Amino acid sequence: MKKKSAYRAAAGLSAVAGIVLPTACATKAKDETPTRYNILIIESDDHTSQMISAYGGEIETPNIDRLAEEDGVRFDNAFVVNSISGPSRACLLTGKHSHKNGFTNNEHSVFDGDQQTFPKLLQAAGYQTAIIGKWHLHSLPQGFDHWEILPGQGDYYNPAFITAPNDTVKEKGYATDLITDKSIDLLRSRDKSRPFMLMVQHKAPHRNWMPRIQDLDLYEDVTFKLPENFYDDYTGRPAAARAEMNIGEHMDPAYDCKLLREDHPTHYSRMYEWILSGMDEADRDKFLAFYRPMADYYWDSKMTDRERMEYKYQRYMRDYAKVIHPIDEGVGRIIDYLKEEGLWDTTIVLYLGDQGFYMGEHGWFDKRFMYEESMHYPLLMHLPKGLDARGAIKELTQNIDLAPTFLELAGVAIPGDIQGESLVPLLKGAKELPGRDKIYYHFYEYPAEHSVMRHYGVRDERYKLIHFYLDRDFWELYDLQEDPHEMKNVYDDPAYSKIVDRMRRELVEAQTQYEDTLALRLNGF
Ligand code: SGN
Ligand code: CA
Repeated sequence: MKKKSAYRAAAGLSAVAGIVLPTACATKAKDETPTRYNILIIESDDHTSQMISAYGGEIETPNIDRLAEEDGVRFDNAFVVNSISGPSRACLLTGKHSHKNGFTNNEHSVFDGDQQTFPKLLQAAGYQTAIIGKWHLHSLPQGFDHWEILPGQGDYYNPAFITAPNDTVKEKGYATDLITDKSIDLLRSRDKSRPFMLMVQHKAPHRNWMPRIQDLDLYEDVTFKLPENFYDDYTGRPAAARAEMNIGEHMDPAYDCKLLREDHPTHYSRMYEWILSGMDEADRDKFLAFYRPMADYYWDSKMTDRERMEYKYQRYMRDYAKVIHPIDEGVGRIIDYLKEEGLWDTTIVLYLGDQGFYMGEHGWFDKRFMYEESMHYPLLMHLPKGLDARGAIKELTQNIDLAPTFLELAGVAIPGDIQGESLVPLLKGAKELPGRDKIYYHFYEYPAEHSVMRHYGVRDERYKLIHFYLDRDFWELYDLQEDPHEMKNVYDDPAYSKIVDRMRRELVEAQTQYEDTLALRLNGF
């Protein structure tokens, strides 16, 4: 375990100081503090790398891809520490695991806004700070000069925004476009003598994947491939068997797949009707007319259970893909604006999801599990001058690493209680982060929707150990090299007993390093 001094040096900036940035884009204080980068973070809700073309996804995301492909990087082993929205956002803001920042789950946690966050530290250092879009932390933002947030999950159509001091205003339009428009307007009106940090926080592509009217036809001619473990029967993985996120069994035909028919009410059809009631009448008519023939086909045809599951899967994939399109367009508009304004070389631009998501792998939608698809999150970065890494970064990283990265890029000392590691060495071309040989995970939201048991675990480059706990105990070990889709739990396989022992030691080491005392107790210490 590494020891940290109370304040880690704001290293790396000396390397940045070599470049001279135009004053319109960044500042140089009188006392010759180093030049500071602008930081622009575009985060979407539930966007997973299987649905980004830069990661080999089946859909087209040319603008998101550009961030990494023109002069930037794509992180291939970026993982969240708790795969669910509020907790993930709290980790990003604080650079700390959930048990340290206090926001462990969406349902009962309230973010203590008085605690240290990277926006507060940047603001105190003279940055203009702003956030627009999804927030989901159940208390009002602190540390931002400007904030306009969606209440809770927010709406796709005609969403409300809460603005300072605490005023809720309903706006006309589609959430993704409104969030992009507001972000560009804010950049236009910024104080050009100071650096900025802007968080653009999309609601899309969160469930229930409501496309923009002009995008309804997109992807309708595409038949998406079924993942090879689409019909997983969860043998040897009792926690997976208990989860309620199977496309066949738990995805709602009306609410999720838009296959609404009055004579076939579903568990969530009332909720879907309520969502439709928030649309303008003309839009709603087009929307309903578009999906009606599919609803008729679904309810009037004779289909086996498997055929129904596959039909729902195609509806799910197509609607999710449609909802990505305006996000990608918005990223393109932001890139164009930065280039026009001469900000491209002085601004780091990130695109990320708040976690990963299942696109039919294991038969699922949703996230929460420590399995690869949901623990991994997409992370692409356009790098400004002075940060020369290019291509794919393979090192294990976590979302708690972003806060210290931003602080270092701003020339702000990284407080010693931040648990993440700055990624700046990787952005300058280093292949490894000193001291990062494994990553730690802890998910808490249970009992709750989707019934994913509480669990914690540790992952290194090859193996993953998971302990599901609370009302039952299950241990799992995966050999990701032999079994990349995590179908075979080898925890009880004698051939892996030495690996189990080693990974259990690594788990204790991680829980000790991050001071997860509750988990240590559950783990027998
Ligand atoms: C809602 C969704 C869930 C989803 C959670 C958390 N149900 O409750 O499917 O897992 O959000 O998502 S819904 O019926 O309301 O659509 S998160 O991204 O905000 O963490
Ligand atoms: Ca999310």
